[in-house]
Amino acid sequence: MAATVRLERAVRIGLVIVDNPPVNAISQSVRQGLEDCFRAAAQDASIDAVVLLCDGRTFIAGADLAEFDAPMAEPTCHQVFSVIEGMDKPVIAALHGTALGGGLETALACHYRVADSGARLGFPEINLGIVPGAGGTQRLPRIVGVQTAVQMLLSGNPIDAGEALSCGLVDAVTNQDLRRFALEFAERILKEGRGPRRACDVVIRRDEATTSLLQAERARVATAMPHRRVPAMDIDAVEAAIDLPFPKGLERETELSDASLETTESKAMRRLFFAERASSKIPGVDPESARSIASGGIVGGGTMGRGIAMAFANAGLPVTLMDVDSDALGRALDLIREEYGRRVSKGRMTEAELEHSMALIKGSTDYGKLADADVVIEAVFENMALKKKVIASLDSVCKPGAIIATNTSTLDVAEIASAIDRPSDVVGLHFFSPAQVMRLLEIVRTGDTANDVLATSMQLAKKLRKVGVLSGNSYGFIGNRMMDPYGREAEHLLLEGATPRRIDDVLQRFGMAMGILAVYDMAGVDVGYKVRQERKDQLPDDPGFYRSSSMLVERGWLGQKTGIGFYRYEKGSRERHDNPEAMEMFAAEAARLGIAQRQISDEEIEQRCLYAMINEGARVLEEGVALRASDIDVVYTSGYGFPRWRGGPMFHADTVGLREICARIDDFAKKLDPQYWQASDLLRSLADSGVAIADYVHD
Ligand code: 3H9
Repeated sequence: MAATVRLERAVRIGLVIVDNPPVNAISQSVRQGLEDCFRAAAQDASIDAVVLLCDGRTFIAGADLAEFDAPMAEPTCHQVFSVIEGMDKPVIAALHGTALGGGLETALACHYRVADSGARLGFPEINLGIVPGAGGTQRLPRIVGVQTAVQMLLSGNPIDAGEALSCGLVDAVTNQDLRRFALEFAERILKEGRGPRRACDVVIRRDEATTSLLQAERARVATAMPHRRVPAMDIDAVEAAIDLPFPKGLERETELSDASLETTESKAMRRLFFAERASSKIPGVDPESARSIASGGIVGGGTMGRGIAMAFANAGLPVTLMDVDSDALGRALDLIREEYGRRVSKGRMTEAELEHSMALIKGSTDYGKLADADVVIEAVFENMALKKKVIASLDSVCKPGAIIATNTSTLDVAEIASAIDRPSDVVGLHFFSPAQVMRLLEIVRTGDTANDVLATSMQLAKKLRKVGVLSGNSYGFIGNRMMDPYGREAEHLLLEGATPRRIDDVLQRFGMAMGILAVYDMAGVDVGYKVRQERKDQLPDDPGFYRSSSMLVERGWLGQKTGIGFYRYEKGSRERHDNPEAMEMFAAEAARLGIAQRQISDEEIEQRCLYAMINEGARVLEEGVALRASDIDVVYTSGYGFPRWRGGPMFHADTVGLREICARIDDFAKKLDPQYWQASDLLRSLADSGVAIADYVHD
């Protein structure tokens, strides 16, 4: 195996170069290589200073996450960093790309840091449920101060080179050749007679301001992230940097870091890191076969069409937004400009960027203008006849090899594809609203969809900075199909006497971004109603099925857009107020249907909603609609507000225990409507054999 670290020599300066593609993770071989090269440089009388830099697209992007399930093999980061920091020749780290986590910790163990102007530096560990364990919590506050350190550790957001220079994290920034710049910097250090400058020698004094800052941060994370343990552990580690001598602080950090790795949140989030990368890999589909995508076309200037057009423009891809109605098209372009304008006023975008994005979006009422697009996505109203008509029109204008996609969320993609003569070019691209923001893209394959169309769709997802997940062509695909039983239970609970607020509070306390009934109000209660009307003949024999939504729609109470739905809203506000009239209506309907109202525990609300969702997830897997349990978890954490720190519904199922879930399902079958409460064969067989569902892959 080629060495992952090498030592080169320039005049008076040793260059320690890491070469461990793809992201130079500090795996065991890198740690060993660094230790060997630094020891060699220390011994070499011709070397007076050392520059540490990396080949490839980035400086060390972190510890090797694949190594985290076992104790760190020697040499550990601490052993290597004490060699680097202990060097009596100045050591300069030269940073480019992303210096993250263990990568930034490596740089902090060096005596000086210089950076390419495009470099980004940060501690993303909080998003992986890890307390940095290679000295980061001890050295960072010694270099940038407690406030900035806490902010970096708790937000997980990387900072750019300019900010790093302002806070003293780096000593110099260049937009020229980094290697030459770092060598010149090293020569200057030698000329000026500046020796090693070690972070471990800095002493932080505790003062009142620091104490109150840390108290405030503890209170903030306790409120903002009540279920999570790692944020408070990060603060504990920073306190150790203040209160303990450096070696003792390192010991405390190690204890906290090791403990963090054992938390469920850490296991959940580390698995999601790999799950999000695995979801783009489709067995039998060669990523290299992807067709090129340089431009797009969207049909329909509604909410989805506008959002998808913005997602293209945000990724720098030119896009034609087409709507046959010129007024609707004009309104759509105005609304896009307004949306960008809001970003400008919030300082998230400049006027020039706004104009650049708008220039990438061309409006047209003419199908002919889509002739050159590499991918065209129909985003018209959710109606089969209309979608088929649009797709047939695209067949006559799109160039050969263009991908023709439908953004349907519930309709049969194969039937839509049957409207044209090239069904192998048709794929479902299910964006989530708002499409310019939401990360998830469900990629729906029919029996005819060509493999290179799937490869291209996955690549398009990446270009649009989204996470693509393959789904089979079954009703609701992965996400909406699992939402159905989840919402069904919430609506039954309403008839049984739970209030919308109670149900939503329980789900939010569990960690969902929003309760399901608040989601319905936001999306429009009529959206699901219309879908159910289209599928009337396939609905279960149950007069209570989504009855509360239906009653609201029948009264014209459609949620936020009408100011009333499951909740009431003041004009112009999204704040939810109780809607007692709706509750009376549900109670009367329950009486009419013979459903007894009763006291319902929080536990029952949580279990019924979530176990119904999990059971449907197991069916989705069993049928091969999702390829992997981890794909389902990616769908739910990136598109449906499921808490990442719980890892997604399938990971959560293992956390609870499959046996326990099956037992509760059996219990509900006895007490509630048995047509809904049958554990899927897969769930039951995995429960019986004691095998986790989170690792399940459909063969
Ligand atoms: C840490 O450092 C803890 C410390 O305190 C030490 C404690 C003792 N490990 O994302 P991409 C793989 S925690 C292993 O598609 P991009 C990734 O799986 C870590 N593998 O590229 C993928 O493999 P494949 C703190 C990793 O250009 C390939 O590299 N650091 C790691 O879109 C390409 O990745 C982080 O959290 C890793 N650390 O984005 C940074 N990183 O091709 C995590 C990547 O087989 N990484 N891979 O699917 C990232 O954020 C992005 O990968 C990065 C590049 C921004 C670097």
